[in-house]
Amino acid sequence: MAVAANQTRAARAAQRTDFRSGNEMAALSAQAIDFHVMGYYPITPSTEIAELLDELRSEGAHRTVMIPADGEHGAAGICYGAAVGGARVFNATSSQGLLYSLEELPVQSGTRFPMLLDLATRTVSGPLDIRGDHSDLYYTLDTGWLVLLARDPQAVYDLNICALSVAEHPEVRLPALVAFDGFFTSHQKRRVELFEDPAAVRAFLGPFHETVAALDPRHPITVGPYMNDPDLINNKYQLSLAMETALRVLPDVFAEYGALSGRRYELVDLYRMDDAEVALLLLNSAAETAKDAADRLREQGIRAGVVSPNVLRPFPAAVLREALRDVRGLVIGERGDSYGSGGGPVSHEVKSALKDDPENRTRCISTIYGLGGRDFYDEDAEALFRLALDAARGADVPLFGYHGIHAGDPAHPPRRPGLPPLRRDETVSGLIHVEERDGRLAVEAPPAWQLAARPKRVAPGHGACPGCGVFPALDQFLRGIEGDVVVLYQTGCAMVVSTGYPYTSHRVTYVHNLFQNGAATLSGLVEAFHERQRRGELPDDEDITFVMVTGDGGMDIGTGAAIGTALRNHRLIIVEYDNQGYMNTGAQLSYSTPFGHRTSTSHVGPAAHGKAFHHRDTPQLMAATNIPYVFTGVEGFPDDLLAKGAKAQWYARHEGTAYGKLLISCPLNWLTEDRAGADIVRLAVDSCFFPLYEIERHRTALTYDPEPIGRRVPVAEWLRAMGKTRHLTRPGFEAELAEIEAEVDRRWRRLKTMSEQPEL
Ligand SMILES: Cc1ncc(C[n+]2csc(CCOP(=O)(O)OP(=O)(O)O)c2C)c(N)n1
Ligand code: SF4
Ligand SMILES: [Mg+2]
Repeated sequence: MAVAANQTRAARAAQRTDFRSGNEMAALSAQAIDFHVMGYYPITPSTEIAELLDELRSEGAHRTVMIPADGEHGAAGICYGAAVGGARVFNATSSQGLLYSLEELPVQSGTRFPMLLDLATRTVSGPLDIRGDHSDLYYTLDTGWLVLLARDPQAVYDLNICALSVAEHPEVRLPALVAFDGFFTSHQKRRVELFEDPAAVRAFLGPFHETVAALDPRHPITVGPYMNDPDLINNKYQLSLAMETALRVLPDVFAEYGALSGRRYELVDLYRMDDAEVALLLLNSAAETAKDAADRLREQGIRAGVVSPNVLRPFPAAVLREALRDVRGLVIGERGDSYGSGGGPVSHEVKSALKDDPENRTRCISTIYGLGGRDFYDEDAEALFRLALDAARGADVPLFGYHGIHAGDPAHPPRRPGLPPLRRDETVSGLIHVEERDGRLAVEAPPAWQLAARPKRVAPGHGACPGCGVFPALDQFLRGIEGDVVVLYQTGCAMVVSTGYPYTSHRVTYVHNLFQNGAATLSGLVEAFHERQRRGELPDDEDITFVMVTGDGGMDIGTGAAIGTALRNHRLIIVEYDNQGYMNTGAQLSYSTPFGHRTSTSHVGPAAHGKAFHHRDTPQLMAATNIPYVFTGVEGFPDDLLAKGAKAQWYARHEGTAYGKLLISCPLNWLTEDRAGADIVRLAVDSCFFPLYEIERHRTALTYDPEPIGRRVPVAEWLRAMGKTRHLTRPGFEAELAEIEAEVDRRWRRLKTMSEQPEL
């Protein structure tokens, strides 16, 4: 809560100079604030914030309870729950993550529980692009959250502290979002100042005084009652009033923070605007580029200026009206479009602000630029200034347009380089035969090596790391499948490294969808296929096997869609490659990461010993949906995997959903030799951490048992083989090792009993 300057707040607090990125400054401000709870889910480019905070926590540098959620929807729910409990709460996200949590945002603001959310902005899918624009940010404008904009790493730190202060003000009580440009600000380092003593930050904020909380049984409250008219409109009116209050409180907080830090923020950053005839209005980092262009134009006698709001919600309309009063030509450049409306959302708001000044004669042009992280250079700023100048001089200029696009040349369509699509005859060996025997399937197939000459469905030349186990394992599995295949890849390494417009490694039809929804998408595609066949729109004898490829992380966030698909029992295969983490985003823990393993969000240090909970047993979860076929597999057992591919195809053709989990090696993040992958995965199998088995029509069968052949090895042998787990075999980690051994053994014994007892 902000308190009056003359109360507890000290004057200037001691600071030190450092060289930090926006993400680092976000983490360091959060460390100083010492939030009670952070609920989060990794997504580029904001992930580093949680990673850094987790590392700091492992060193004992703050107390925040870090909760890795099952997805951003879950993360937002965790944050809301903690806020309802009167906690100080933090979250950080980007792009799809924000969109996936979107429905929770109005819940939080509508019930008036403050918290802080950092948004490292990134373009919204699709197509998927990890770089920065403001298309995600724009979705937040109508959610009832305070929205502050941080143009550089210093501002990320400062505005995080200020935003929380305003959010917790007793007359505001709204959640706050601080947005900064993905990569441009999140990753680029700048010279910055930080408070020497985090206590200065906590003293500035003061303790959080919740007005209501769900944790006082003596004073029960009802949070979020069902509310119809006529009350709901009053609730929203109060929210609207809180925004008005925030507009009054913000300058006070900025002033107080200015006294503490020596850095004074305004609602709107105005650069050389006193006498400007032309101006650019830009959000965040691009405004800094435009300032250099404005300086150059001024040397040529052009009175150019730059306008850049630090606050978007509440919208500083009055300040903008005043600042633009004498400007003749204004280009409002936006990294996001409100498609079909003739401008980005900020353009419309600026124009409507100016409309309220009957004297205003500014000609406003709305220009979309920099989508998908496209750079914005000096010359781009200068081009926009020239446009503003034309407008100021009364030239006939388009009032809306895109800057930096290429029309393309229809005479030169993008080539599909690489290998041509597979022909049908290349996909059928005729050597694999599956038949039912005693209620189960028997597969007759040549040894996998004899099929090695058959062309792969994924062409070589993709961008997977050396030694990556994804494609060898997938290839062995797909070799068991004869005929035409349509694949759907969820977001993850396999997707990212095998496509990149205009290239594709897939020699069969490939579809991508976001990794929380792939199974649902494939359900729709399968049913469209069958229905169109029934209607005679597709040939009767067309036979396609539909395969969804997902990482283990995709089975966290996509659990709902996968279980829904399995419960409906669509005729398709879900194959999960498990590399024990969110690898393409930088090795964060997934729920399949085993207990004690080190990841970038489960650090090992004096105050933390790796991942704090055991790995999920996804095959058993999927088996509980009663689908006809569940299996596990690894690369080092190619015949086993090929046979399981053939069975999965048979079940997907005849009975419904098949699901399989493949343990694959990830040298990059397991910290192992590129060549050691198959051996390490074999140790996982021989230590019974990853048993090879199948559940066919509800009957469990081990397809490999290391015990009777004397191959079982201690779990420690497997753990010693990887850099990410070596600590578990060292002194000080005896308790963790014992717990892993016990859990591995418990699951193995249970499985073995199930394989011996068909009714289990
Ligand atoms: C809603 C949403 N949240 C987060 C992300 C960021 N993200 C993309 S892929 C991925 C991890 C995927 O992990 P996994 O499925 O295990 O595949 P891997 O990268 O390990 O191959 C994450 C966190 C996203 N794209 N969308
Ligand atoms: S990060 Fe790991 S899983 Fe991803 S491509 Fe590299 S080795 Fe493969
Ligand atoms: Mg993974």
